[in-house]
Amino acid sequence: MEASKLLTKVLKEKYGKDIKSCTDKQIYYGLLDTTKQLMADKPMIKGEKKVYYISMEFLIGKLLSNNLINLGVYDELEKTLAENGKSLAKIEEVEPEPSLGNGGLGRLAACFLDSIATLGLSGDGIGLNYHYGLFKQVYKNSLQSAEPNPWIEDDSWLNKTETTFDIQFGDCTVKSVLYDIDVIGYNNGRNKLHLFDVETLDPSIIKKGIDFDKEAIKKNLTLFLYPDDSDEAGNLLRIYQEYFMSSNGAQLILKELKDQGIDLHEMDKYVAIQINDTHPTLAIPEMIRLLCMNEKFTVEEAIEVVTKTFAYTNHTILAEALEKWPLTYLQKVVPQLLPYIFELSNRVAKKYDDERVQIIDKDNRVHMAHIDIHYGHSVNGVAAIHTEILKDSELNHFYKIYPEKFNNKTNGITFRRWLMSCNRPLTKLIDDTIGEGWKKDADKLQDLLKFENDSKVLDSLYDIKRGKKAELSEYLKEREKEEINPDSIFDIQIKRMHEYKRQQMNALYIIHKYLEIKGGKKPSTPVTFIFGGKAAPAYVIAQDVIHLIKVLQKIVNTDPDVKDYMKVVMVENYNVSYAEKLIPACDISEQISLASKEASGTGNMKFMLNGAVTLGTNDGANVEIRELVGDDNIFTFGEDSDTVIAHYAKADYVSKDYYKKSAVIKEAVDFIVSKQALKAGNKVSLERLYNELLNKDWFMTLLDLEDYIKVKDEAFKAFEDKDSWKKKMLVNVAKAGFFSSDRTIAEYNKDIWNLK
Ligand code: 26Q
Repeated sequence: MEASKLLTKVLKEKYGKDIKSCTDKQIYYGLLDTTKQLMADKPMIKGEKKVYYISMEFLIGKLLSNNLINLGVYDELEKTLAENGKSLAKIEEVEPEPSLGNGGLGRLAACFLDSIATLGLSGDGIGLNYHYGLFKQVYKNSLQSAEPNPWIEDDSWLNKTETTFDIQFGDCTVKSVLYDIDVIGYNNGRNKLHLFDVETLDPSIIKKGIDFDKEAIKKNLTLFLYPDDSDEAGNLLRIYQEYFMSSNGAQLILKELKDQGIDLHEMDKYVAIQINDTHPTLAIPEMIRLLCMNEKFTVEEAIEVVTKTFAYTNHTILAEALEKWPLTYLQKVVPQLLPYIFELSNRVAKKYDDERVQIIDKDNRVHMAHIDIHYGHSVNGVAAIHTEILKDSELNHFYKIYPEKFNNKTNGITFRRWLMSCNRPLTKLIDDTIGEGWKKDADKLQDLLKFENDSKVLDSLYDIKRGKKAELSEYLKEREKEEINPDSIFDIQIKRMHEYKRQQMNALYIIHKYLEIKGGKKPSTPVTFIFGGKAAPAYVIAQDVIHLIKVLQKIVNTDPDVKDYMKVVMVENYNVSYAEKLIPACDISEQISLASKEASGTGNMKFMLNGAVTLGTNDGANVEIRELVGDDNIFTFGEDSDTVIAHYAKADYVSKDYYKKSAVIKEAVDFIVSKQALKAGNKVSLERLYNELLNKDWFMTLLDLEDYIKVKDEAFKAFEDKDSWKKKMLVNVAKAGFFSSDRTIAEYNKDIWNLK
């Protein structure tokens, strides 16, 4: 049945009304029902071999628009709704956003599921169904506070299944329940995202904010997602969660294999298991345990087949972000795994006497990544430079043992969400200019290069951007109560708050610019600086950076000498839906991490695809963007990764030297504790940040600040040459094809999974 007819029928049954007389909310639930039926009619993708992507996070975002696009019924429904006086875009606003991820790693997992299904590969996600997901960010007195974010309604994309497993912990056994979400490929069949949950969950244990009783495992296990913590979060509950997912995942995979009558000794011929960072590592000893305990495997046999099945993706070189769990914690949570972890550890110790590759270290901490590398067959980084750093420095001792295991898989993004859904006018322009072939083969976007001198195409590109900037201005007026000028340059930095991502450097630029304007140097084009990002609640300095930006927002936007030339907006509760509004409207994409620290970045790719020009360091995937677009179409600055790594090795970076040497740096840093700033903000927070920058600055903000100011000014100047800027935009869109997650997944498949 046609989608619109089905919708009409569903609404009639549900509410006894036609489209015209339904509210947006009713239509949303009608569409949810309709879409779920249309998806259920699609065949499951079948293949001889299947990949399971296990991840603590799947930052899927709202699903309605994407599912309609992938089903090929978006245009039809949009038209029918419009004929009945309804706006599909407005109806989409009704959908609550699942917040099942922190940032890049979780969003990558979601893009991968979309691409796996789109390529017609058999592959499911395995994760957890956090009822309150990541916290909701609200500002109080220009400071972040965290609130629970309930997103599951009675009607949702989740389908409850009959599947349940017993998960045994040291102090209790918990029964799981499984919810599935259908994942539909673009013009293709269906896979599943499996989200495990506990039936005994009890949200009434949540106290003020996101505080809750950490002891009652059965009641709290899937309440919240842990924030990407900069501290070594030694919390036991995280291990309970990781084991709960890992054991459920391993049991589900074994069940599916056994249901097909497959000999588990040949598991690797039928299954590939990709683990997203070290978070699902316990699946390795757990799978070995299950094979030995229940399937009569010898340890030897179990290790062999598990090693051939598991593959590990690394997403960070930050030492503090690599999981190391004290043995005592594991002893409490998963005592039944300890004999297996000891066995794995002893085998390594017998073969290699190098302390640096041991699974259990001298302090009795278990290095999760070391389990993955020894007992998986593939280790990949997520951008070329990142993989090189892993091989040359961070994991060099392992690379020497297993050179054949290491490989690179530069990240990608799904163009269905990050272009076709979030930027329909640009999608149409591309279709009208080069046809629709790029939707199946993203490399074809390069055909746009033929129009580099076509003023009609270039003007349209620019007009579309201007239109998106106007839309965003309206939205920010409503959401943030800020008036911004749609003709100003939109300079955007949206990502998790972290010192290595250096939002503080951007803030120092803003101070510099503010002081310049106060001194009479007015910019010829106004600029709007937009930020968005959450800080882990335990990460104090990241909160301080948010505070500084909010204080600057207050000072700059209310200063009559300045507000016509610049504005600052730090949006509240930045999430996937917000990203979908911000990215199409961006002129300059801020990707300014300290070189060597950002494994890849994926926001950089989303901005480029939507015609923004990158202002960035030579870090992560920025390096590959630069190679693709050429130096004329990107603005790069700052020290390179070799220099930075050498500074760490020699411990010779002293931020105060940079402060003393440069009047410009000194003036900007001092402003943080100026009378004016202290009057607008919180003394403790601003002074702490000031001291951090002067006395520590572990991520070397001041190292690159002067070069950043210089190159950023150049970028703003370049924006004024409209004709050449339009070309930069076009080249960025045309060269973005490489960053399609379809390409990334094809590479995973060819090199690691080998599905048909
Ligand atoms: C670990 C232990 C306890 C609690 C939380 C965590 C935890 C949770 C999330 C640690 C890390 C994360 C998330 C990491 C992440 O998002 N990394 C990003 O991955 C992207 C996809 O590969 C890259 O593009 C980014 O460069 C990388 O920062």
